[in-house]
Amino acid sequence: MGLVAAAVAIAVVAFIVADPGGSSHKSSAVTHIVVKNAKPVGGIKPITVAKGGRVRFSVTSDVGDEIHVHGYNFHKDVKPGGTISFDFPATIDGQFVIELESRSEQIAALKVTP
Ligand SMILES: [Cu+2]
Repeated sequence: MGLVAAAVAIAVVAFIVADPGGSSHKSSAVTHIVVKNAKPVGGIKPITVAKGGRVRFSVTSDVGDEIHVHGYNFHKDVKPGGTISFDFPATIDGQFVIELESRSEQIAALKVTP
């Protein structure tokens, strides 16, 4: 757990060092989604990224489930009370559901603009 967090921190620092603002117009801030009682706090979170940028978000959930990013078809398990992070290139434009897979509960709406 601590090691994973440290690895993520190092990866983030490495990314910043490797890319000192050169393509910052294409990247987006990390969106943090909090799931409470198996629902997204504040409603379904919009995440908008330009194609060619990176999709970055983290999910902290009070229930264990699998986070599924439709379209890109990425899956990651989150433990009860745990946090997971996604960081991937926005290669496909369109609108995609991000949900708690076993509950079919949408938590975020990903929009990648062409
Ligand atoms: Cu799904």
